[in-house]
Amino acid sequence: MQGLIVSAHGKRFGVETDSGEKYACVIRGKKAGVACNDTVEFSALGPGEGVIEHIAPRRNLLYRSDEMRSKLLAANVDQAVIVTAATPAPRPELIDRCLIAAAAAGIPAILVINKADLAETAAYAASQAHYRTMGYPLLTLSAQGDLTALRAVLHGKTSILVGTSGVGKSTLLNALVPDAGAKTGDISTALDAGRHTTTHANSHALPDGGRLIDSPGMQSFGLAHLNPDRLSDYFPDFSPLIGGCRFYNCRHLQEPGCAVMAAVAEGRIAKRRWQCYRDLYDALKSAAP
Ligand SMILES: Nc1nc2c(ncn2[C@@H]2O[C@H](COP(=O)(O)OP(=O)(O)OP(=O)(O)O)[C@@H](O)[C@H]2O)c(=O)[nH]1
Ligand SMILES: [Mg+2]
Ligand SMILES: [Zn+2]
Repeated sequence: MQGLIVSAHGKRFGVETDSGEKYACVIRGKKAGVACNDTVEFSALGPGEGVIEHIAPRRNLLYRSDEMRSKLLAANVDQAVIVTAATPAPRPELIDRCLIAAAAAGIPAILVINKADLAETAAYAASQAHYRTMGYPLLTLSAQGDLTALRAVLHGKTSILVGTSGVGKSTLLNALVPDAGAKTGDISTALDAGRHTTTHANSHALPDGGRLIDSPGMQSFGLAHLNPDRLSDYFPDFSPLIGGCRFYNCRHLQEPGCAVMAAVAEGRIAKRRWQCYRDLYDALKSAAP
């Protein structure tokens, strides 16, 4: 039988068939990881239970990784919706890392600044405007308010909500998919480090077509799987300039005639974006065998 992974919880997976039948499935032995939104072949074992036999080839895979292991977020998605908010305290480096991971996976990214109803959001949204300059669509909205613009962006596509804990991913899911019934947390819980209200990735059909995947908030976004020499490709604010560097193999770190560093010096590229690039480049190089 064929089905779609609609939830991934450790080694337990929710599989839904085209006709809407639901199965709780496990994987046999030490098979490579199954991700939310994978298409799989499975054998039914009993009523509502099965074993995953095979994962269909993926067109993409969003994941994070450290030296030890990978954590799969979702497969075969059309776009990643990176949700941020002024509260709890934003983590700019995590936003950059999500964007880099999406770019490396060939997945378009969209930024959503949630909680527009809070007074502190205006200043926060203004501080994020440079992402729009880079070409990322950026929506400022409230999960409790008008979601027309977000619905239009999600329409007919498979999207994953990613971001730190407490930004309102599950609240957005519940607003967009009325019967999703996702548990949402309160800020005090989210601020308590290590507490995530959503514990595993889960996928829902959008009423107007398309799917929306909710994921647990992340504290860190490991990018150990990236090739440091490709890293600048994942910075859309760098890529238009790279042809202007004096050396074709410029790493944009200290080389003379570097067009990227010139743009940083002139304020055309945010300094913290370059610092993010440099720190990640150094970390990936020092970890390379
Ligand atoms: N003021 C305001 N609060 C919001 C908004 N959206 C969500 N919240 C609140 O933010 C808190 C966290 O929301 P969740 O939806 O659980 O956050 P999450 O991103 O799913 O968190 P994790 O599952 O832990 O990753 C809850 O108290 C929500 O009510 C919003 O637009 N405005
Ligand atoms: Mg959640
Ligand atoms: Zn350069």
